[in-house]
Amino acid sequence: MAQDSEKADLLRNEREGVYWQPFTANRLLRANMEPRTLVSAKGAYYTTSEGNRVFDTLSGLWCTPLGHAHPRIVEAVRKQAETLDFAPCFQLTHPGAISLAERIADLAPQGMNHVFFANSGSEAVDTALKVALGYHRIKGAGNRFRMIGRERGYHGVGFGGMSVGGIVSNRKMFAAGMMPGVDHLRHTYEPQHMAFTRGQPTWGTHRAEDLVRLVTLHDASTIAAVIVEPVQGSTGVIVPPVGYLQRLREICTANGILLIFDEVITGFGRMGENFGAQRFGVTPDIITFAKAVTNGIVPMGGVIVTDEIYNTFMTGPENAIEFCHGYTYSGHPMAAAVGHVVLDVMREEGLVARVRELEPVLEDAIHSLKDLDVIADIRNIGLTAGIDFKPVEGKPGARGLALFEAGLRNGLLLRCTGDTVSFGPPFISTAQELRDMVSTLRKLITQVG
Ligand code: PXG
Ligand code: PLP
Repeated sequence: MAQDSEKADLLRNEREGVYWQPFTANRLLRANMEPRTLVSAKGAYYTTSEGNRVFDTLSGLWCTPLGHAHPRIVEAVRKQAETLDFAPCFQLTHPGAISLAERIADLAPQGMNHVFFANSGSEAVDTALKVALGYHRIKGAGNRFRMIGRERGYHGVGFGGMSVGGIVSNRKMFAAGMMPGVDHLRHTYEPQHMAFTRGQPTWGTHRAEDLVRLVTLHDASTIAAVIVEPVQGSTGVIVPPVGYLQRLREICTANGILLIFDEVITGFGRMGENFGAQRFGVTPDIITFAKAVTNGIVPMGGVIVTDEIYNTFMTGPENAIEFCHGYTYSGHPMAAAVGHVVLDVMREEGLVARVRELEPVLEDAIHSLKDLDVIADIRNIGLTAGIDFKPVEGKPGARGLALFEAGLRNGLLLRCTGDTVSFGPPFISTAQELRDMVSTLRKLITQVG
């Protein structure tokens, strides 16, 4: 007992709050430290400091689809640290980054053959927005400065990503720091038309016409790019209506506007294809990626662009830096080494095909909860799903929090934002694990009420 409280004190830390945690209610966390401390991970499970083994229902934060402590990745990290632990990629290069860029381009839609590395989704998004501005400027259209995002979109927390993002709580505190000229499409989520849809809703395609409205309002000649997540992940898995992304593509093409797909979550297999672009049959001009590319083990993000964009940048004097942008850790050798193993494992273990096999399993399991009164909606696509719970009257978020806390002690690490729970289980999950995840959730819901 004495030992237990010592351990808790240690965790709590004498100087409370020195570690100010991201996207966290820090005081609440410190009051509940022990159940929320993860001490180890293997495969599809974490272990908490209380010794509870919990199923990793969101693959970390959507980033560890191959599971934790994959022996091949552990070995690659060790080997790369011994061989080339860091290499500047400003005016220099190294083999791992070059070959990884080639492999990523090979996975991307046709005509998208150039990869720029960053270290997170937020950096990838800021990079993409700068590519869009630079592209138009080089083409003599520097007046195209506007960016169009979408309500409920999440594009990270940089000033650019925040500005095009559409999650109100992430924006209102920083309203004074928004990029100029940004506007937003309406989101496509209207539960009265699509609640409990399996896969893509048929309602909502017309919401793409919002882009026509914004083009008319601002004039196409002022708009640089439209950025959307093919599936809106962070806001709780909002699936695009049938034909919606195609229509955005048409409008962008007709008006010389670049289309950016933010594939930080949908990239690298989550949709049962390499990218959401392929799943939905729409080729953007720029794709952002991060997360799964390195299975979350070493941070990496990046941007894939079309030949047209790359070639446009390569038109100035050869000795001049054509894109004054980059991060100390762009193309980091450790990340590149891990990226290679991730792609090897995905191919050898057939994990993208496995996502396609698991999609109907997750779909059937998750929609089996439909009978529960407290559930307002269930959605799914690829190996993702979202559930909206009805809020407890006068206490929004209370039900989500109660489920999260109950999950930690009963075998499930749940990602709850407000009263919405998102799922993105590891690709290495078995069908049985997905069914068990849902039956445990049903028990938790009954328990929590
Ligand atoms: N774009 C998209 C589409 C994302 O989903 C980012 C950019 C930013 O990536 P970084 O690496 O800077 O965090 C994201 C990140 C959740 C959750 O619970 C989602 C994200 C991050 C953390 C939690 O849904 N998405
Ligand atoms: N701030 C300072 C003072 C720096 O010197 C640098 C990089 O050299 C940065 C920020 C940017 O850091 P990073 O390249 O890791 O994004």
